[in-house]
Amino acid sequence: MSEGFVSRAFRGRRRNPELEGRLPPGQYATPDFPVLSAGPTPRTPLDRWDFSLMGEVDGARRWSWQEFGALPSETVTRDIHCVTKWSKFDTTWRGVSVDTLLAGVETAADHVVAFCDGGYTTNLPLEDVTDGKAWIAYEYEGEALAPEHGGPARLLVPHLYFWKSAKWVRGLELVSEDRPGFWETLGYHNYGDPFQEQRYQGD
Ligand SMILES: Nc1nc2c(c(=O)[nH]1)N[C@H]1C(S)=C(S)[C@@H](COP(=O)(O)O)O[C@H]1N2
Ligand SMILES: [Mo]
Repeated sequence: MSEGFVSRAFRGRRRNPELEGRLPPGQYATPDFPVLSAGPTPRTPLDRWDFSLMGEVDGARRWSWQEFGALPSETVTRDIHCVTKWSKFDTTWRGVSVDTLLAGVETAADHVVAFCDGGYTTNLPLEDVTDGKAWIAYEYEGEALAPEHGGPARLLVPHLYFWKSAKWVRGLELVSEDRPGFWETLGYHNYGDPFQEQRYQGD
């Protein structure tokens, strides 16, 4: 066996994300970007789009599309993991950090419920959408986020199963009592950590 073969094989293995611990249990990596929607794709015109913080906040906050676009944005590259077992590595998004939206907000809430055009909801602990863990993303791979993938804007919470990344998101309700969302009510795990394989209630 030539040295060239060995070092090529070694390099190949080191680049294998599965061996780097990036692939959660039960998942496979794919270059595809499947579309998973529980209903039709809503198409809200941008002049009627806004993003709101509601619930237990010291005065509700609302941004028009134009105001939202003027907020500081971040570009992030993250792995995403769908409960239907596909994972996609190194997806790049641009959007507004939830930290930016919550800056200066006083709240006693410790959970949020994301709400969306079309009626989809999903619940998350407040601490899972703060400290650099979640964004309202409006670009994917340098392009405006496609409607089927949640455009004009979606929640991006890459460290949890992708059903928590609510498409067509229109706001966050801050709540002090956790309230299960769409899939969580239908038997999916309340938290959804892919590395703990928290797919369904009881996992
Ligand atoms: N509003 C809304 N958001 C949603 C969904 C949905 O049906 N409606 N599906 C969720 C699920 S189960 C997954 S896996 C991802 C899929 O996102 P994608 O279609 O961009 O791959 O969106 C999540 N966000
Ligand atoms: Mo999903």
